[in-house]
Formats: sequence, C-alpha cells, structure tokens
Amino acid sequence: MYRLHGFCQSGNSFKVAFLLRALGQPFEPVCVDFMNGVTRTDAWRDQTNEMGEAPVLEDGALRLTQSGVILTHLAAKHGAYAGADENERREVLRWILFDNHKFTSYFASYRFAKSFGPSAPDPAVMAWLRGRMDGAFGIVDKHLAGRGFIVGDQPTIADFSLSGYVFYPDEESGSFLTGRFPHIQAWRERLRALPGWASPYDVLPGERLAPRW
Ligand SMILES: N[C@@H](CCC(=O)N[C@@H](CS)C(=O)NCC(=O)O)C(=O)O
Repeated sequence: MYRLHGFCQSGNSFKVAFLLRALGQPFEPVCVDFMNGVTRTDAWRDQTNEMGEAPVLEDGALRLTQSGVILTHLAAKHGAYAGADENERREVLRWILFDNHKFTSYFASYRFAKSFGPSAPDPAVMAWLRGRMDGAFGIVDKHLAGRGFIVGDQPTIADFSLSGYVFYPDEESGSFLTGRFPHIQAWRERLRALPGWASPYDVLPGERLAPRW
C-alpha cells in the first residue's frame, strides 16, 4: 500500500491525497510533525527527504518527493488524469510548473504566515505576497473563463496540483478568495464533485489548528 507522509495543514500533501482518492487507491497516512520542526532536523532530511519538505510518497521501494513528480508518477502508473495526448501532457507540465512557482507557492506562504507562523506576520511581507497572489490567481482565473478544467475538457493532474490549497477555510488565508476570482470559484466546485474529494482536514493526519494571527 502507498504511504503518504504529510500533515493536515499541507495543501501540497492534499494534492497527492486527493489524487490517490480519485484513483481509488488506498494509502497509509504517515504524520509529519511539521509544526514542531521535524522537517528541519538532520535525521528527517537524511532518512526521509533531503529537501526538507512534505509530501513524500512511498510506493514500494520507491520514495518520491515533489508533488508534481508524485502526481505525474501516479497518473502514468494508473492511466488516468495525465492528459489525453502528448500536447495535453506538455500543457499539464507547464501548469504544474506555474503552480509550484507562483500559484501554490505564494498562497501557501501567505496562509502559513497568516495562520500558523510562530510570530505575527510582517505587514510589508504580506502586502508583497498578496500582490504576487493577485497576479497568479488573476492569470488562472482568466485561463479558466469558458473552460471546465485547466487542460483539455477533462480533469488532469494540473487541476489536482493547482487545487491543493483552495479547499481550506477562507479565514486561514485572510479571506483572500472570498467573493473574488469567479472562474476559480466555479472550477473549485467542479473539483469538489470529483470522486474521492473530501476536506483536507478529513483525509490528512495531524491536529487541526485555529488561525493564529
Ligand atoms: N514544490 C514542493 C513544495 C513542498 C512544500 O513546500 N511543502 C511544505 C509543506 S506544505 C514544506 O515542507 N515546507 C518546508 C520548507 O519550505 O522549509 C511540492 O510541491 O512538493
């Protein structure tokens, strides 16, 4: 059985959990004690992921990191959500790279600082991140106008990747999405209707925390 190392606040882990569930693949969750700093220890980095990040997926003897790599591996292995042909698969990769660099990355950093950081966030840093988030979300919102999914007319791992953080409660990210980006909102509802969808807090291990700041 797959073993997924992650934690419930981690949208990057949720991307993988959501895909595994959509594929009907059971997995054993392995809780990463991220909030107490385990991913920064030498032992965790030596034994689990030298990059110091969750998620990590164990598939037999294979130990995979980087959600984009994991999603690509699972889609190819199970023959679903990879994209219909070579052109679509190239587009899927393009959107996963955009997601990792800009869409998930700025949003996840903002949400972490707003809700789970050890000290109150710096307003100047938050303002800069919000500007980057507005840019990335605006691009995805425009792309989704008049189309159901990110690539082609069926869901692909590009959708799973981009959706990692959009199902968390709005207050965790300072209500960044509330009433904004109508095409992203509609797309989020389409993804919620996919087989296996469930709230990140119901499928990933660890303790749910109230937003701190
Ligand atoms: N590009 C990576 C990002 C993974 C990532 O940043 N994970 C967070 C938890 S959600 C993490 O472990 N961060 C640790 C750090 O940035 O030091 C992926 O998609 O897997």
